[in-house]
Amino acid sequence: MTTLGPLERLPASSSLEQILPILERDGGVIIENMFPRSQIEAIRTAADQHSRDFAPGSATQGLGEDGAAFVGANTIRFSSLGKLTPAYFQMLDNELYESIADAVLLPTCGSYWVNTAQVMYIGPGEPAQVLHRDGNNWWEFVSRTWPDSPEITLSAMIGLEDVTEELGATRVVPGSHRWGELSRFADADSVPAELGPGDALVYSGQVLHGGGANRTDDRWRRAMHLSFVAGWLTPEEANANDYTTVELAEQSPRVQRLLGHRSYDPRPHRGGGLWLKNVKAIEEN
Ligand SMILES: O=C(O)CCC(=O)C(=O)O
Ligand SMILES: [Fe+2]
Repeated sequence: MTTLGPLERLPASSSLEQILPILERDGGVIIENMFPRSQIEAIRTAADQHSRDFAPGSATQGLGEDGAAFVGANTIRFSSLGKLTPAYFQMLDNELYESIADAVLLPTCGSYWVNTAQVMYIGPGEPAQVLHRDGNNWWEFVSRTWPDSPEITLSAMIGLEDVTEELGATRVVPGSHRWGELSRFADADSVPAELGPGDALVYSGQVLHGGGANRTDDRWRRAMHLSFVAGWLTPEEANANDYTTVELAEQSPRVQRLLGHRSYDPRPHRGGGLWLKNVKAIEEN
């Protein structure tokens, strides 16, 4: 097996012309300081406090036995982050993440929405998560189109502190988004995506990755996940249910759309309008 090099790290001042070819080549790239410290601190403070309400192994998503193994017995996860702090809405409006997501996803959809936004605190002693592709949530589509599947989902793991390999940095198998066999994963060689607070590992829904083992005795790996999915696919979470129209009235049109409070307009592609009732209509998009 060849030894893989580390993932590339780019400053947040990088242009799309610098970022996209690396994302395309490796399936993931680390953008340093993508999110301002103030937003990260607000999320971490709220998440630290809220995490006390959750037992490890539970998650705010409805999950069966397989899901519980996927999440990990000593990992705390929860979502609905806009209920905890308005910093979440500011993160949704991050211009760099928006421009990357536009470039990656808009070729296959008129707009995309939040797939899930979760705090992911991996506990001491937690073994590594199984390597997987986030796009496999939409298995019926991916399995029929692989290896030529278009990008339908884009994810980011965001450091809420210094996330080292020892603490459980997300592991990535660079190049695996281009593998011919969709079910090959057991023999994969992975590299850790170490993050500072506000750094983001931005990765394709097609690349193999997974949470790293937390090899510390007493520290939690504090990171956050924020992913988008094409607007014609069902997200992991029913984000729209978290907020009323009134609660989102002051948010940007982008935030309203990302959280399911605007209809889906397929243009410039073909197809019908979707998600049409009781949210802002296509004409208002
Ligand atoms: O916790 C991590 O680092 C990654 C988690 C992940 O990839 C997932 O749950 O889909
Ligand atoms: Fe994942």
